[in-house]
Amino acid sequence: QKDPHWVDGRNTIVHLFEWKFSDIAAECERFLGPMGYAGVQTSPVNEYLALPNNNPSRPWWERYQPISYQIISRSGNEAEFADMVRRCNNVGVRIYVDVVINHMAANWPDATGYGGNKADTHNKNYPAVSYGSGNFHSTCQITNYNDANNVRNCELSGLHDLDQSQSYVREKIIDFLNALVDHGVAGFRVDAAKHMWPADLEYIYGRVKNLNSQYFGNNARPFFFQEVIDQTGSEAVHNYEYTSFGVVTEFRYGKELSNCFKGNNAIKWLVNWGPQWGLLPSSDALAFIDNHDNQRGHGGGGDVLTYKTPKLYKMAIAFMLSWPYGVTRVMSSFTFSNNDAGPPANGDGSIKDVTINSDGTCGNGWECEHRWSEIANMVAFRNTVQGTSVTNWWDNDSQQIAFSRGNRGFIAFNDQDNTDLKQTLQTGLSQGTYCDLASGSKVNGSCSGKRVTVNGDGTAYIEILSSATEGFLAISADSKL
Ligand code: AAO
Repeated sequence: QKDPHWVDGRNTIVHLFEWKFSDIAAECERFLGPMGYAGVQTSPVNEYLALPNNNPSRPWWERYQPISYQIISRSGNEAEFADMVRRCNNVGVRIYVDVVINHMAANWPDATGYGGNKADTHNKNYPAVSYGSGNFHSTCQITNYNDANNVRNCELSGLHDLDQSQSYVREKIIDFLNALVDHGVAGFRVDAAKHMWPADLEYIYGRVKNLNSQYFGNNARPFFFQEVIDQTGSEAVHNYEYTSFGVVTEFRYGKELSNCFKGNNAIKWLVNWGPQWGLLPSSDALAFIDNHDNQRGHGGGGDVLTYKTPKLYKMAIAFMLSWPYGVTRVMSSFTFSNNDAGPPANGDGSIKDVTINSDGTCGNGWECEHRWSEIANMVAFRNTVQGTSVTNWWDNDSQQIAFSRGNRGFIAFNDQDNTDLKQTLQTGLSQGTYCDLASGSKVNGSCSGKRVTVNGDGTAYIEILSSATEGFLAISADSKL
């Protein structure tokens, strides 16, 4: 269940954090499909707590406190969800739903979900599923990450912890996942997988039905990528315990790459980026730089690159998208300064539309990193170089590197302060003039950025000034002019 079921030639999942279903559907048709993105991760779609008393007001994290498995959320209702899945699949973009199955909402007075269902959280009673107190582990808090029993049988931040060893609980979860499969999703991000027993998850995944044959043919198994934070390897729960039945979010990936591009570790060491750095095998890993937690200090975060430092962030993303490792995921954020702040909202609390400016960027408080031309162009680059390996590695023994992807693409990075990169390098590409995908784009056969001339022997003069807006340069067979 490690096949993301991408349409041929595509790559990369974008997390459209907190987007409305109607906006996701439109984005699939107007941007993601045409640009070659492979899929979208949604925020949780099932009914969750509408946080009482505006305390704080509509934080993003209320979505992680389920009240029922009905499809109703700030992003839309079931009909809107169905419409999104259909429209995205029709333009070759897969949908992956973030599913919260480890727990239900924590203790809140008069807990009410977006769909109007109530729960008696203090007595662990969620009638709209329905779950009663007997379906949960007994109450204790997670206090010791060196004890797997504590991590998996106690409550994460007071969130009532379901007992997935019970066949009743398993059935409720499987029914929920099956309903999403019926709508045509390709798979799931499993929230807090670390806090559930691998054997229970393996059982549940194994019983979810095959994907909707209308989009995926017969016998296609759902894709599962599981959130397991294992940044140090020193806790009791390890990410590799989950890799025999799904892919795992590789948190060391963004942490190490952020550290490198911030200048704390020379990028020349990336020559063997992958398992030799302690990362999971490529086929087991979901690769990403930042996620919705660690970009705002949750989930042990705080030191990863984000949209807030664009030059370095784009370099880290470009490296991720140019390197053959893992299922890649790009983050698409809303602008925030307060770590609790929910998505851009109207006066009545509804989520604001994602508006598109004339230059293709987003308005209304949406960052849309996935639309930044440097990032979108690198998704296209990854499609172009699919199946090739890294060749022609070059470095200056410090913070400047370059490499080819076979005879399909070439990329160079200058991460060195006050030092220009000015080198004649082997690109592996055929003779001709190419458009740099970092400083511009190829549009209707002409280039809005730097042009690179590749000589008959495959070499080219590569220049990235340390003062330049972009710290990388990328050319590919498809950016040839
Ligand atoms: C909210 C309030 C709470 C309140 C609760 C109940 O903030 O104050 O008690 O409601 O009313 C999100 C938010 C939470 C929010 C929750 C529910 O982040 O703040 O609680 O919704 O509304 C752990 C889990 C991981 C989890 C992460 C946040 O292992 O699964 O915490 N992420 C997912 C989602 C997330 C969501 C939930 C789970 C819950 O992505 O959005 O929560 O559905 C260590 C461990 C990690 C652990 C972190 C944080 O990390 O390894 O497993 O993550 O601690 O507790 C170094 C290490 C690093 C370590 C870190 C901190 O960096 O390298 O490994 O130090 O020690």
